[in-house]
Order: sequence, then C-alpha cells, then structure tokens
Amino acid sequence: MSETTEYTPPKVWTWTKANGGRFANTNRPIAGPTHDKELPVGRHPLQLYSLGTPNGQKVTILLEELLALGHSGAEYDAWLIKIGDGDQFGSGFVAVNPNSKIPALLDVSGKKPIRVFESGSILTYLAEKFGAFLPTDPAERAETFSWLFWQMGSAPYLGGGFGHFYAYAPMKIEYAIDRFAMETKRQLDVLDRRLAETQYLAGDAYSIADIAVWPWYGGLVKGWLYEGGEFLDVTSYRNVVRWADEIFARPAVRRGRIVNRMNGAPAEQLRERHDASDFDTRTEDKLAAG
Ligand SMILES: N[C@@H](CCC(=O)N[C@@H](CS)C(=O)NCC(=O)O)C(=O)O
Repeated sequence: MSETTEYTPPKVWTWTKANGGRFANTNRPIAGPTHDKELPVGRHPLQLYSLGTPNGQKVTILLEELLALGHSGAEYDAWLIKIGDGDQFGSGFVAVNPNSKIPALLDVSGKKPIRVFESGSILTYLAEKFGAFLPTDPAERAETFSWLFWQMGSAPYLGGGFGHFYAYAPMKIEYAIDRFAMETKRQLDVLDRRLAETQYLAGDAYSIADIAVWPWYGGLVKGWLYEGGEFLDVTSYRNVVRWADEIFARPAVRRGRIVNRMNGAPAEQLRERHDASDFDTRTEDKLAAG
C-alpha cells in the first residue's frame, strides 16, 4: 500500500485549516448563509437554481421531458448557481435549500411559492404534479421509488467517494481509492444485472428512476465522469452501456444535460435557460457531439 502521512486525530476536531483539494474554498463545517443575496425570479411557473452537474442535470432532463410531452406548466427559468464561488451560501438560496446544495426549485405557480430541495424530492414533486414518468400501478411505482432511492443512497459513494479520491483529493490514497472503486464497481454490477432483465430500471417504462440514475452511472459508462472509465473498466457493463445509449438518444435528455453547465465544449453549455428558444443556437448535431 502507498505511503500516506501519519495522522493522529485530536480529541476534538477544530476547523483550523482548509482541507485542500478542489472544493477547499467552499467546504465548511457549519450551515446557514454566509452573505445576503436575493435570488432572481423569472416569468415562468418554475424557478430552478442549479448547476449542470449530474445532480443538476436530473431536474433539467425531467423538465425538458415534461415540456416535450406538452406540459406547458413545466416551463422554467434555470438560474446558474456557481458553487465554486459560494452562491449556495447566499441568503436567498439557503431559504430555498437550507442544505446549501444544488439543485433547488421554487414553484411559483400557486398562491404561495413552494420550495423543493434534494434532487430526488424535486423529481418526485414534478412527476406527481404533472402525472408523468411515475407509474400509477403500485408494483411499478414501488420499483420506481426503489431505484430512485437507490440512486440517492448510492451516488455519494461514486461522487463523494470514488470521484473525490480518484480525481479531486490533493493526494492519492490507495486505501480510499480501492475502497470506493470496489463499491462503485459493485453498484455498476447491480445496475448491469437489473438492466439485463428489463429495458429500464423500473421495468418497461422510462421513469424518474432512469432520469435520476443516468447522469451519474450513464455518465460514468459514457466516460464523462472523472476520466475513471478505463480504471473501472466501465465498458464491460454492457447492459448499462446499452441503457445509457438509449437514454442519450432522447432529444429532451440532450437538451436537459446542457442546461446550467459550466464545463465541456461551448455547444454543450447553456449557462442559463429562460426560454425554449435558448437552445436554438445549438443544433442537434452539436448536441450529439457529446
Ligand atoms: N443529495 C443532494 C446532493 C446535492 C449535491 O451534492 N449538490 C452539489 C453539487 S453536485 C453541491 O451543491 N455542492 C455544493 C457544496 O457542497 O457546497 C441532491 O441529490 O440534491
């Protein structure tokens, strides 16, 4: 095993230094706002405050899918929250999500605004509001929720575990990379075995379970996350690759995936979205490049 600096934890942990790594300037051990900042509100019924990370993409993909089905009530303004600059700690954002993480949604279509935070909660709220991408049959609905909550519990091992220690931590720690690579591969195998039996995660129908899982695990097998694809031998999970490709073929997924994105090719970044026509400058060919 590789050498690591010896560390003996003190009796009581104190916040005395930045911990290094890519997120050192925003990590903090306390909640609540750091500064006063109101959030902008646009003209649409739904106001989304987000960033085009996998967690953010879940919501914009669902919104684009709902609009594609003709639900005009799903029209939305997608405002950019730059988490690297600490926008998630502004007072307005914290009022919508006390957990200071994107994505956060404000539904301003009714008499009183309704706040929704946590991506799984937002997906459920929207699917119930519009009666779409969430089966009504009890068994299919239960299966959808099982995979949706599977994602919520599993992805932190992929993102916060494998991704963090493989790509972002200031030093490579073999123990941590090994532990989280093993768990990530186990999770990919869970998906692979399921998708060997069914077309989509909850069965025959595309649902919010697929929309939640795809940006993480679909992105992983497409080679978009952490450049860890070869290391994890992601292409060996053939059923996950098949499923990821099928979902990526959906025009709404291609649109939703680029909203609030700040990385990738310029054609794959729509920093803010306030109108369907905002996509017009991006042709399907350009979107297909990803
Ligand atoms: N469980 C949350 C996770 C959200 C999350 O981790 N968001 C990250 C970006 S992907 C974030 O906002 N990080 C900012 C921070 O930790 O300060 C969800 O699914 O909504």
